[in-house]
Amino acid sequence: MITVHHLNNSRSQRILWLLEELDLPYDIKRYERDRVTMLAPASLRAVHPLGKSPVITDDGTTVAESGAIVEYLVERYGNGRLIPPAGTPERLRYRYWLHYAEGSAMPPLLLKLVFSRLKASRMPFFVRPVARAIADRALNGFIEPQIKLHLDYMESELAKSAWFAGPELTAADIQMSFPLEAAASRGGLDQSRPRLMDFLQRIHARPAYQRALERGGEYALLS
Ligand SMILES: N[C@@H](CCC(=O)N[C@@H](CS)C(=O)NCC(=O)O)C(=O)O
Repeated sequence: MITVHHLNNSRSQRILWLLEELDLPYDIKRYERDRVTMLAPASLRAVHPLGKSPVITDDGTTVAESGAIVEYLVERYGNGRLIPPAGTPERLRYRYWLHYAEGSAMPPLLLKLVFSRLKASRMPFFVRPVARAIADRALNGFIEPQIKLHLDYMESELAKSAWFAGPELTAADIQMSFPLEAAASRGGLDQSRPRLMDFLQRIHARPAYQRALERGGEYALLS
């Protein structure tokens, strides 16, 4: 049996969605973020040394890292679903977006989160102006322009086909859901990029997405 070690408000939500799309049975073991640090509890390190979510266990096999989990589930249980046929241009696009989501789209969004939190954090009053100036410089000089670059790129790519790898929904779209939801929640993604917003609307309307949301519980990226 597949067990998803699921952290609230996290990337593991998309693994639940994938499992629902594949119509596979699975259990959820829940972990709660620390409300102050937002870190996962130490108990998650008993499953994998990094203590990050998602991680799955499947009959004695442990798989961490969303992209690896997606590949494992699609290869082992997909029977050709949610992946373009081997050797096609769509398969290469599939591989590209599967890696792009965590390798390229997420880093600037994560940097934005870290520097924004730094600005808002408590610190001695005499340090505050310096810390804010450094954070603003990083945000305005690098992070925000990078986010814009990526959002413009993703928007233009969705002009080529309905989904990232081609005309059909694939697991690469599921992997891409998290950076796009994060971008809509805190990265400035709005109606000025209609194709990306339409992508989000279409995935949110899917019955499997809704079922995953019901099973997963709190997912603040949608609020
Ligand atoms: N690239 C990894 C990132 C894993 C990751 O950072 N997960 C976050 C949740 S979205 C986490 O576990 N944060 C809590 C912590 O770092 O303690 C993946 O896609 O699986």
